[in-house]
Amino acid sequence: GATMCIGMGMSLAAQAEMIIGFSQIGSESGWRTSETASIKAEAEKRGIDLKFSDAQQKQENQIKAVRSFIAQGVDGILLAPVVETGWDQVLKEAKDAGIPVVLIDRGVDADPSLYLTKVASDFVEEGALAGAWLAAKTSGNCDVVELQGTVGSSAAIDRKEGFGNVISNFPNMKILRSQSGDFTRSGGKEVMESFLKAENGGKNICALYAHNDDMALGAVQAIKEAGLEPGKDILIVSIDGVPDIFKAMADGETNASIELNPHLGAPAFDAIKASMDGKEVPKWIKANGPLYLPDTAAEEYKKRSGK
Ligand code: GZL
Repeated sequence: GATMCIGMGMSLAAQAEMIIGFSQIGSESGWRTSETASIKAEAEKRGIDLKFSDAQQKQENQIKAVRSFIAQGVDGILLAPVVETGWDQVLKEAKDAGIPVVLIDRGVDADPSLYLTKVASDFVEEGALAGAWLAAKTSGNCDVVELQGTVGSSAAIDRKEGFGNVISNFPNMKILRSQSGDFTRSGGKEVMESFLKAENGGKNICALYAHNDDMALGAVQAIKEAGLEPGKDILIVSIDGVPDIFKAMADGETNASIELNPHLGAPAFDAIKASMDGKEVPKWIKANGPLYLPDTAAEEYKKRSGK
């Protein structure tokens, strides 16, 4: 009868109309743009109405976006927090509105009760893996320059910590210089140029540790322009596993990359659904990626780029 029909209509409509707000940092790196594309595709696949906001790397734009999602009464919020601090107030407002917040790809320095879960890799582990690979590659004899990610971001803070923890075990390994290139190719190129100038044209530098592939790819340009061979005169290890880093490895220009999964939509949407169904959700959903080397880079590039 009518009631049944209306009931059915509502539940179907309610399912289709799951509205999620997504406050994205920006498009600073190839990894970030593939993350955005993947999350949008997953929302489409699930019939989720995704409200997308690009903050152009500004925290105040993210906070504004979260407030507007709360005002719209969305069912859940995805937040990729550009930096770790400054989120308590707006997270409290979302919690008071009964709207679950899922942190994706970075963490915050806030009371965990203020968000549903974090879907992100363990960046300390990534940094440690990069350090371990370099120590093994150079038998613990290597002076390193470091391109840090965005200042104050959990990815940069933790990747620095993990790498530093490992190389502090090797008396003949040290970090000569460390500076942020803000996760961008141009930032990586500019800062690497200054490192090369400051370090005897690069002759003092054994290796570069870049917190993401995009900065490493920018540094490759700077190293070439300084007349040195990237991947040989200066070893390069970075993180993300974007298609272009596999091309660079296949061309012998970089030496190792740790893959970071950009497909975070599914676990994030599942967590919100579980929360709506009153199910328990772990505070941290993580899956670190493997380290790739030049020997498989050509086939990995083909797989990822279709070229
Ligand atoms: C890490 C993510 C980082 C990537 C960079 O999860 O936040 O930000 O490693 C991106 O490429 O800019």
